[in-house]
Amino acid sequence: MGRAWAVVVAVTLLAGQCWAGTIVVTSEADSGPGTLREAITHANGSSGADLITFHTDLTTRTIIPTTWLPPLIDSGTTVDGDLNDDGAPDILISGEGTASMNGLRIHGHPQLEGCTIRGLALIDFNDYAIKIYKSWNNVVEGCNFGVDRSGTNVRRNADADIKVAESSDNLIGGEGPLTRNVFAVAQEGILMQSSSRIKIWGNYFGIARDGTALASGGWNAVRGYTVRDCRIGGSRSGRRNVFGGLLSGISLYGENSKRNVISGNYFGLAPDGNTTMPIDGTCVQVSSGPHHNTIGGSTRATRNVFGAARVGVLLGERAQSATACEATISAPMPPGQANAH
Ligand SMILES: [Ca+2]
Ligand SMILES: [Ca+2]
Repeated sequence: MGRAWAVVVAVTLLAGQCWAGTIVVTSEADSGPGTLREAITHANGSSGADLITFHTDLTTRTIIPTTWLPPLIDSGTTVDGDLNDDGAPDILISGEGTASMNGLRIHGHPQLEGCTIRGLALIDFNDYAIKIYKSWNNVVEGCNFGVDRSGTNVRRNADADIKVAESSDNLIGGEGPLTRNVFAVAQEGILMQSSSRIKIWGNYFGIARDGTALASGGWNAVRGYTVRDCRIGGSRSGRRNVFGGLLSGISLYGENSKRNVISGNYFGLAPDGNTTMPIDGTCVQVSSGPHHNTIGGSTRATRNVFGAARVGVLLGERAQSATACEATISAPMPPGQANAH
């Protein structure tokens, strides 16, 4: 084929998934044969669900794009950088090559669906590390955002780690450690706009994959404007998100932000549920118009746990009347601080 990357045209079966083709990235260069750029271009141009994976030589190198990578525009494309299937990224992509650039994009049109980004460490992007736009039924799992492959060395992206806009039914994380994303948290960890049925499950924000604290300084872990029917956490323990060492946890805004459920999460705590990792500001803020959202629940499994934080839940202007709020406070509070409810 005259290409350094191998294209397996025959149908490949991997972990129960049926791929039209498997493309192996073999070069960390920006462009040319064997690069991620060529792999994406090929997956976009060939019909069917393609798998883009990486040669093991790249587990010690860094891919540094110097111009925007092409977006994923063909349904069913998977980019998989977790080469040993342990749930942690083995491939590092840095945005240090240019001043303003997104990392990977799932991008384009309402018919685009079913893409997966897995096992990548995405650092040093000045714009979004991943952007999902006008697309549905996609998955982002097993990635590090603003943290390199070591899992502890913080090199933040500057804007949102993930932006989801005008999209629905996307899953960020999953159930348990094999699908967990780790966010150092940039301006936002996850920024959602005009989107619905987004599931944010099982992620760590401000916390390393091993449960220890990352460098402090992250801003807003999750921020949503005009979002509907989203699920942040859940009653199963594997869906618990953990927020620690940040300025703020979750914020929801907008008149049409409704029917979202924030449940079963830890705030201001390590994953052990006991060690404090303070939230400097507010854990959950709902303001400027959202209605019929639920924070917590009536069962122990659905309650959020608030540890060290300046404010637990803040229901702001026009958000009080229709927002159910149940929570439990079980961890020690620093002297002089208190949750707001
Ligand atoms: Ca394809
Ligand atoms: Ca791995």
